[in-house]
Amino acid sequence: MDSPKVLSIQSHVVSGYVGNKSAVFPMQLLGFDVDFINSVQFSNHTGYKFVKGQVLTEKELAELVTGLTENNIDSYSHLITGYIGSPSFLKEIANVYSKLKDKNPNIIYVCDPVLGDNGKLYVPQELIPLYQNLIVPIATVLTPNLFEIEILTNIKIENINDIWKAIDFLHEKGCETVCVSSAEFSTNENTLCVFGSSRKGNPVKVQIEIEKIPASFTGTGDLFSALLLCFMYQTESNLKESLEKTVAVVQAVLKKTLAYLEGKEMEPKNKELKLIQCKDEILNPPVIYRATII
Ligand code: ATP
Ligand code: PLP
Ligand code: PXL
Repeated sequence: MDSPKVLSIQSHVVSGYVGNKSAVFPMQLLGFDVDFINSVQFSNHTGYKFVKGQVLTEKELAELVTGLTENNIDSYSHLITGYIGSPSFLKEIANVYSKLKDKNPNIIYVCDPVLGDNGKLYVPQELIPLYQNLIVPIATVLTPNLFEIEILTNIKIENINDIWKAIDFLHEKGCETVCVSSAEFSTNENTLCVFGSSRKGNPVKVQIEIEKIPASFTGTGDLFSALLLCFMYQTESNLKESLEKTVAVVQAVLKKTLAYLEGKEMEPKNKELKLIQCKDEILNPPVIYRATII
């Protein structure tokens, strides 16, 4: 395949930036051809008071992919998925992956295994064994948070050593690259840590510590995994550089979002990511936080 082509299966929101709305623009801007399937079409993300919209069924997903296959337009360099709300839809994702892999045996699957955060599950319990047994073995890149990696591995994370243990467990299950996107440790309440490990080529483990912004945002996880996909491709799988650039762009977006928030109500509509306004930073990531090689 001469140029990268991504199939992104994620949520669409009419207003705001989560799921595909958060992932597609940066990938396109960075020169990736992106085909996207909207797993839901909602008016807005679920953190608002009201949500209206439609959900794509696994049958409808299969139908769309059949159309692509019948026309021989199903050659992709990458598949990326984010929040998935139902077991049957997740099973169909595994089928889609298998079809795309038949077409391109080198396809890269970037999976954000969205299960929950801070001890709270926001998907049905039944998704857990499916992620563990069906998805982890086929994912090339996984981007769990701390809560998600604990669930995926059944390893209780109490210190940094446990994180590396859990990451190695996922490598053993077949996953080439694992990035824990935001770990908070009580040792330093003002920082977040990003951990990454890759077994492609020369194995490497890296860590980045970033200053925590005292607010929570929606869609940053989706932006993170999309950027990681792009920068891993651009740098020929240099994990250190890719994570530094990914973190730089996310921090730039959050900085601009915070500046906009100043003096306004902390309500969902004012906290939507200022993604489009950061097009220059996406193209030229302003790297401040450097990664340490472990
Ligand atoms: P998912 O649930 O999608 O797996 P996640 O919970 O790991 O994602 P986030 O917590 O949204 O994802 O974090 C993704 C990235 O966004 C982090 O690596 C960090 O760079 C940035 N980020 C998110 N929230 C903050 C914050 N409050 N302060 C600083 N950086 C943040
Ligand atoms: N709440 C619900 C219901 C979600 O679907 C998601 C999606 O991932 C989130 C919260 C958190 O979003 P994120 O951590 O990606 O910003
Ligand atoms: O990953 C964020 C996300 C994705 N999809 C939908 C959401 C959210 C966050 O709230 O509501 C539908």
